[in-house]
Amino acid sequence: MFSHAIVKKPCPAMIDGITTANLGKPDYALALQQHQDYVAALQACGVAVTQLEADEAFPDSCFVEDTAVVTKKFALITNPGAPSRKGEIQSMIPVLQTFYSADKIEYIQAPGTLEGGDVMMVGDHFYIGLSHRTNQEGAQQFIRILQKYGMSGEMVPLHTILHLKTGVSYQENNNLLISGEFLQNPTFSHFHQIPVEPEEAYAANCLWINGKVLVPAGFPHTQKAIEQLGYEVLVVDTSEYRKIDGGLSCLSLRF
Ligand code: CIR
Repeated sequence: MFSHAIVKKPCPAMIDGITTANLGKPDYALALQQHQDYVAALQACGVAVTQLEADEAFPDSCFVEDTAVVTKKFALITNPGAPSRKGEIQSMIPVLQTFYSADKIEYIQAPGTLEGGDVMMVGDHFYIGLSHRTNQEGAQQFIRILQKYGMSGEMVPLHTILHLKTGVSYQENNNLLISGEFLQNPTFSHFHQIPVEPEEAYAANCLWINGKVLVPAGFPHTQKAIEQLGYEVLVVDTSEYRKIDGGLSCLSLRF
């Protein structure tokens, strides 16, 4: 169960965020509205939401998930692999210091890189995508830190997608939403898999919070599959974030 979430408002420069999506530029006013709706959905799941002010210096800074990994035992400040995003961690450190004591805040050190979108938590075990953003050194550092706290991690090489959780997301109770390159991956064969069809691939990134699941608007088959698992679904429109490769999980840290 989660009690807290941290989000950061999108800044006007978000329209120039990194993208491969080819869906045009985000509409900033609509993105702000969608962000408010996202926060309301988190609150409806029973978490207290800390809302950080927008930071115009970093177009992608609303995607706070990439700057940290928050667990019940410690917080990790990452070292984002995207050069334009590295500076985002500076403002996250003091925020996490209000929730974790200094000796429970860990850091990924260069040349290691890691982005939180590549980290999927399944209980005390963490899957770590090796991507253009997260390298082997970063993943190794994280695994060593996990072991120090009695937890574990394993690496999952990625081929085509941005982040691990772009293509696979854990919905608790052994349920895994899974798409594309991960469908045949034996790493995930022990999960109860909910395959996401290529037309709905964006919806492979859903967000379980305290028994409810946030699902992006516009993906009826995935929504239905999650409802059939017995979860209450909260539909959240993230169309403007999708235009800059962002999904539901990217917009918050949950702990
Ligand atoms: C980026 O490319 O870094 C942003 N435009 C999107 C980040 C999405 N974050 C995530 O999947 N955790």
